[in-house]
Amino acid sequence: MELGRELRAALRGGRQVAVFSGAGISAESGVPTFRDAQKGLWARFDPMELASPEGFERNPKRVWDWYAMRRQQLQQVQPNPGHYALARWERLRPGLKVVTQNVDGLHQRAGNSDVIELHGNISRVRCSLENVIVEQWEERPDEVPRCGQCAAYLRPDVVWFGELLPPEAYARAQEVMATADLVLVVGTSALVQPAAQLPYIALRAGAVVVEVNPEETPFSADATFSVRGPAGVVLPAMVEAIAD
Ligand code: BV8
Repeated sequence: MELGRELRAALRGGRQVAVFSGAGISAESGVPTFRDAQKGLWARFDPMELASPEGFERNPKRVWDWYAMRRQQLQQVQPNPGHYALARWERLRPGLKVVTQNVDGLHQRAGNSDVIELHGNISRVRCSLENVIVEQWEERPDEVPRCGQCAAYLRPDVVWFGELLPPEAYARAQEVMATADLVLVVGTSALVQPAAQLPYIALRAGAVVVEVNPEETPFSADATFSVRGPAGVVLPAMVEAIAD
């Protein structure tokens, strides 16, 4: 893929590099983006309803099973060339940080060492009352597993709609965006708040912000560069451009 001269120069100039990623970077790994219509059994349920405290309150078993299915799905997927390009970028620009909305852990599996998870991680499970992470639990066919200490339901360690982002992760993400000189905004519809504010912190701080997305988003017009294409093709071409 050919990158324009100005974009190449801007990418090569980046020293304090940061990434802001959404579900789109995992699309080529076969992880359905959050807005993809739910497939099969889950087609009739609205993910916004399932990924909410109200949804869990109303039907804990349904929500627990939806996450168990997604954890299962995750066992079968691998990071894709887009994830690996960002891991290579960190080797070329040590200190590169990834701020992600994704809960799939694929950036870490691809080799990035500094990943800030704004919305948690679906592979982690916690007690819904004490919020301590639980390493193992007994799956029951007919009920949601309970905490061994207090008997409250277990839940996925993710941020549901209507829940606050982990304060330390969000504060760190804001700091990263305020101090980067190059930010790659990859695979996000820029709709979910408050994460969608982060690229604007970088723009206001004077960073070069490069969007990578096959579609236009509400952020496209504000980006310094907006590259139309899939992350799995564009990111390898970009990291190649800074490699020599
Ligand atoms: C909070 C974990 C408040 C769970 C997730 C009205 C206006 C503004 C805000 C709101 C509002 N009503 C409600 C809100 C708040 C709400 C919100 O933003 N709603 C939106 C939908 C309007 N936000 C919240 O509730 C947040 N909390 O606000 O708390 C509060 C205040 C005080 C006191 C108490 C509470 C919490 C939000 C976190 C929700 N959790 N995930 C789970 O996964 O099960 S968010 C979920 O959506 C995923 O994390 C996903 O990453 C994220 C965002 O979506 P994207 O990542 O952008 O993915 P999406 O599918 O949307 O887009 C994919 C993109 O990829 C597309 O652009 C596509 O073109 C592109 N793409 C496709 N293929 C490729 C590609 N790109 C590159 N390469 C490809 N190959």
